[in-house]
Formats: sequence, structure tokens, C-alpha cells
Amino acid sequence: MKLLAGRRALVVGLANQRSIAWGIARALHAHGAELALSCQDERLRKRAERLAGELGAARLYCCDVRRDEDVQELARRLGEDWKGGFDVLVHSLAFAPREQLQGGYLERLDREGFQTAHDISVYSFSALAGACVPLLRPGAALLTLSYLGAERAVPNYNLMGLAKASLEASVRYLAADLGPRGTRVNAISAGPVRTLASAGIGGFRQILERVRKVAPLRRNVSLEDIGNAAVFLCSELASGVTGQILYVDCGYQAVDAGAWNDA
Ligand code: NAD
Ligand code: 0WE
Repeated sequence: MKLLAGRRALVVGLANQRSIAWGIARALHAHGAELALSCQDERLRKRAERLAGELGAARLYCCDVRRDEDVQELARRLGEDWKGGFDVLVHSLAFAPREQLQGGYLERLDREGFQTAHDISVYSFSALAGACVPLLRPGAALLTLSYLGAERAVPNYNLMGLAKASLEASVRYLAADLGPRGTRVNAISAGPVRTLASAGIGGFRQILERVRKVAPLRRNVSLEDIGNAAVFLCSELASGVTGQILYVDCGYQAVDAGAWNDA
């Protein structure tokens, strides 16, 4: 059954074929959605163009979310290219200066890193939502990506944990704001996946191993797991769901990982 036939979806945050944005775009496409994709800059454009090509007539834009004019321009072009509006906005991007994601939280903390992480990883979701709201058709859905570090102190995740906590609060405030016009807003809190954003993070392999060992499903999440949950949240099947954080993590958040060491 195609859950998103006749729906138009913008997915922001495509870098390569390992991106969660790509997993979600593929799943939305498989369920009949017409797609637009956005990548950060010209540097990523060639690869993104090739990927967009794989999804039929997918449109591709560039938008650096640090720049207000880029966000406005993205919305303007979407309004032109998709007369009559669109239905789904997926926000799948985050950034903190690399040195913030290793070592102690306080030890690495500084004002500039804090501002950068919150600007790119948090503000951008509300900024994109605000710019796109006039274009959203009735029954639209917004979706962003979070991580367990929002609600637990995860070693090395540090500043990104604060940013994700604020992002999750944004989901609730946007849901309250946009609910009366019929727009739903949710997040997927995904288990760890090997992507560009997790490559080179010290100890990432051990994080994956730990999930495989103690998560109820005894495996790591796949891009398909995340894509399927995204299809659900963006479809009519989730018509009564808004303001929620859905864990797509093979159950890891539900258990006391420390107590399952030898399970
Ligand atoms: P990724 O590297 O494929 O995607 C991150 C994207 O952010 C890239 O496309 C990058 O270009 C984009 N980006 C960074 N700064 C930007 C800017 N200024 N303007 C526009 N785009 C910018 O990695 P990913 O793991 O797919 O990350 C996607 C989302 O998933 C992020 O929000 C991340 O926090 C979240 N997430 C990832 C994991 C994981 O383990 N990989 C787990 C849970 C949640
Ligand atoms: O949200 C993330 C990662 C986001 C991220 C990644 C990078 C790497 C490159 C943000 N900024 C940057 N900056 C860079 O320069 N995840 C959920 C993946 C992740 O990152 C971790 C994790 C997990 C899981 C960092 C430490 C510990 C666990």
C-alpha cells in the first residue's frame, strides 16, 4: 500500500548515500511521494544530484541553514516549483565543531561552539518551518532527527546533547503552534548509524557494538528502519500523532543498558 501517493516532500540534509536523509528520501519515494532534496552547498551538489536522479524527478536545492537568505530562497523556489504547496518537511542535519564531540563537556565548552551547534542543529528547524508554513497544504507533517543524548548524558556527545534537548522542545512548541492549522510535528530519535556525521567520532564502533549487545532487538538500526518510521509519521496513519519523539533504536532507550552487560 502506497501511504504517500500524491504527497510532496522536502528532505533537507542530504550528503551521501549513507545519510539518514537519503534513507528517509528513499522510503518516502517508495511510498509514492514526489520529492525535493536539499544539500548544504555546491561542494556536495554533484553527488547529491546523482542521488536525486535515482528518485525519478526529484528536485535538488542548496541551502546553508546558517544563512537566512538561503532559507528564504529555498522557500521561494519551492513555492515556484510546487505551485499549490507541499506536504512534508524532513529536517535531517546537525553540526557542532568537531573538538566539542570528544573529551569532557565542560572542558571543551566555549561560547562560539555552543552558538554554532544551536544555530545549525536547532534554530534551523524552526527557521525552515517558519519559511515553509505558508506553503504547507492541509494535513502536512514536519519531522526532525534526534538522539538519545538529548535525555541522557552520553559520553562525548556533550554540546550536541544540549542542542538535541532544545530541538526536542522545538518539536513540542512547533506542534502547539501549528496544530490548529492541521500541521503535525514529530521527531525520530534514531539509534547510532554509521554516516558522514558519525565517521571519525572516537569510540563510535564501541557504541554500535554496545547497542548490538544490549538493545532488545540485538542489532543496530538500519536506514530502512528509520525510513519506514518516517513514512509512518508523515502519513495519514499518524494522523493523531504530534509533538512526539519516536525512538527508532531497536529498543535501546527502553532498557537499563548497564544491567544487560552479559546478557
Ligand atoms: P550526515 O552527515 O549524512 O548528515 C548531516 C547533514 O547536515 C549533512 O548533509 C550536512 O551537509 C548537513 N549540514 C551541516 N551543516 C549544515 C548547514 N550549515 N546547512 C545545511 N546543512 C548542513 O549525517 P546523519 O547521521 O545522516 O545526520 C542527520 C541527522 O540525524 C542529524 O540531525 C543527526 O544529529 C541525526 N542523527 C544521527 C545519528 C547517527 O548515529 N548518525 C543518530 C541519531 C540522529
Ligand atoms: O548527532 C550526531 C552527530 C552530529 C554531528 C557530527 C559531527 C561530526 C563532524 C555534529 N557535528 C559534527 N561535527 C563534525 O565536525 N549523532 C547522533 C551521531 C553521534 O555523534 C556522537 C555520538 C553519536 C551517536 C558523538 C559522540 C558520541 C556519540
